[in-house]
Amino acid sequence: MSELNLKQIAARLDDAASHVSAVEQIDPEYRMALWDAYEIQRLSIACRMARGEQSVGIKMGFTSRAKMIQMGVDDVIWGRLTSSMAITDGGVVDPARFIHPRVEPELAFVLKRDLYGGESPAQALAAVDAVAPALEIIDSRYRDFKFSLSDVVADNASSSGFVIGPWADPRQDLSNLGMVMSFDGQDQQIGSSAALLGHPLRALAAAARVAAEAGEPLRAGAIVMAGAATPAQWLVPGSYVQLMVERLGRVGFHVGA
Ligand code: OOG
Ligand code: MG
Repeated sequence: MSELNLKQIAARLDDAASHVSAVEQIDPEYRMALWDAYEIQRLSIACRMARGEQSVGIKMGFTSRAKMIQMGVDDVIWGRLTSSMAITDGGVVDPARFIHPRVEPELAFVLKRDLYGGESPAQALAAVDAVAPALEIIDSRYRDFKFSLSDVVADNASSSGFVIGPWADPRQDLSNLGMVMSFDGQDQQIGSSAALLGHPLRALAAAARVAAEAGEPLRAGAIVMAGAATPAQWLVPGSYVQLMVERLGRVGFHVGA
């Protein structure tokens, strides 16, 4: 695809997000190269940067079987996190900001040192400052939340909001932490950190690799969202969403009516 075409699609997706209106799939016949899709993502996030948003890290997608099955895809993807996507723990989220939002239980890492890609999970851990329970709000810009792998990559992996709970020392056993996501105290999804590529530090090492391959290696201070451990759930207006992660604690937000 020509750079002009890629730019036009990037602008269309950026418009869909800023005007909260769904667009048709760009790759309904599953023919777009992933390479082009990542270039569209880069260009559409560049539109946000041009409006003053800052890059704060990256998110991994489809690091669990549960998510791959829910969305009918079979590869790990990644997207970019910007400053405007951050939501305060315990804060209120206006659902009118989103087209058809879903929420999912995750873990977040924040780095104290740069990662260059190619680190083992244990080496990646040495660069981690802290780990936290986290919730991601995803909101596909495509009609009916329907997409091919290239579609969702171009659409910044559906990323639209993230909420990070209390930061904890990462030097503890993270391999199999129980994770419970509830709405108004009622359990919705129950999972384990082991769902994330077998160990959440594998998701972190994968993030370091894909970011370096894209020529934007992860720097000290970057946030990495490790991906959802369970299927995502539709946001319910007026509810309180909470994730409890064994030993790490709780994170949550209110959904405006
Ligand atoms: C794509 C984003 C997947 C995750 O945690 O697996 C993702 C989507 O499901 O719309 O964020
Ligand atoms: Mg996610």
